[in-house]
Amino acid sequence: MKKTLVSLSMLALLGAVSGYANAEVRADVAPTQGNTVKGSVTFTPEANGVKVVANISGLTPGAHGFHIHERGDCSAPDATSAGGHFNPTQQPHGKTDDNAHHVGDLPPLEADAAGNATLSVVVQGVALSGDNTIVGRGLIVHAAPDDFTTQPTGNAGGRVACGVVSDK
Ligand SMILES: [Cu+2]
Ligand SMILES: [Zn+2]
Repeated sequence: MKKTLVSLSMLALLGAVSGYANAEVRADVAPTQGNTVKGSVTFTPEANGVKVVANISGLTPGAHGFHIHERGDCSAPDATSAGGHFNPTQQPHGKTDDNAHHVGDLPPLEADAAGNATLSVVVQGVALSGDNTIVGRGLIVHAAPDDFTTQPTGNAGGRVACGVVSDK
């Protein structure tokens, strides 16, 4: 644990030295009603984008839509309180690496046969501070795959886990 704290301080220091306003931010996601999906997600600034690392359990095997939603409000039993996909640039829903997509559109989670998913990917356009920050927004794991085509949701089904992105 001590080692982790030291590493985090080093990251913060590196971020400050290289001009990034923020170090890592994170979200712990918890199951919505009737589900068992939970885990943690970190967002860390890097030179070429923001690195997203997710460790999620309790999923059905296969792909699951994974997005930042506009409100950090998981109070509804089905997490609809988190609103739609975070979309400060008024784009259509789409793949993270395409030009047109919501800022909140993340690559899918891929769960193994045991229901565990890990993701480690660098994405563009996600701000960890400033007007369009993801801090305070919702993070949602969906029951179904994101088709990256259906507007504006990707037809990813229900919300099986929800969390709030925090810089604390
Ligand atoms: Cu979503
Ligand atoms: Zn979207």
